[in-house]
Amino acid sequence: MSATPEYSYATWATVFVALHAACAITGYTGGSFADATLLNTGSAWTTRDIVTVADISGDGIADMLYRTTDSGRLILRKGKANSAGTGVDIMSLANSAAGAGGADTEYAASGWTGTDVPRFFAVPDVNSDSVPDLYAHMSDGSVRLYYGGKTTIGSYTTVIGTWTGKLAFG
Ligand SMILES: [Ca+2]
Repeated sequence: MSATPEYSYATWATVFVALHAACAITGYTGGSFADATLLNTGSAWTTRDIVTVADISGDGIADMLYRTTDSGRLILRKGKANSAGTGVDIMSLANSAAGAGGADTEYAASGWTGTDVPRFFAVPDVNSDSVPDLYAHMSDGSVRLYYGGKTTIGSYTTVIGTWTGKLAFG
C-alpha cells in the first residue's frame, strides 16, 4: 500500500489520485476543481499505483497505466472516448471491463514492485515516438529511462548510475 497518494495529470484540468481507491478530480480552473469522481470501491487499489494517465495506445484517447505493487506488474487500461468526442470517458478507466477492449492488458510482467522501483514518474515523450516514457529510480540507486511502447514497455537506458539519499523524484 502506498504511503502517499499517487497522482497523474490526464490534462491540465484533471488529476487522477489513488490512495486506497482511484479518484478523478476534474474541472480545474486555476483556483478550484469542479468535481471529484470516485472511480471504484473495494480493496484493489490498496496495492496499486497510478503510473500515468495519457494516450499510450495511440488512438488519441487517454489510457491509464498502473502498477501492482505486490506482483510488480505494469497494467494498461485503455480509455474510451466520451460521448462529446472531446476526450476520455473517465468512467471507462474505472475498471477493467469498462475500458476499451473490455480487459486490462499486461504492459510489464514483473520487476515493478515498490521494492524494485521505489520511485518513478512518467513524462509525455522523450524520444519523439508519441508514446509516454518513464523514469524509474531503482532500488540500487540507478535511474533508468524506459521507452514506452503502445502495448508493452520498451527497453531502457540507465541515465544515472548511482543516485542515493533521495526522498522525492519527479
Ligand atoms: Ca489511447
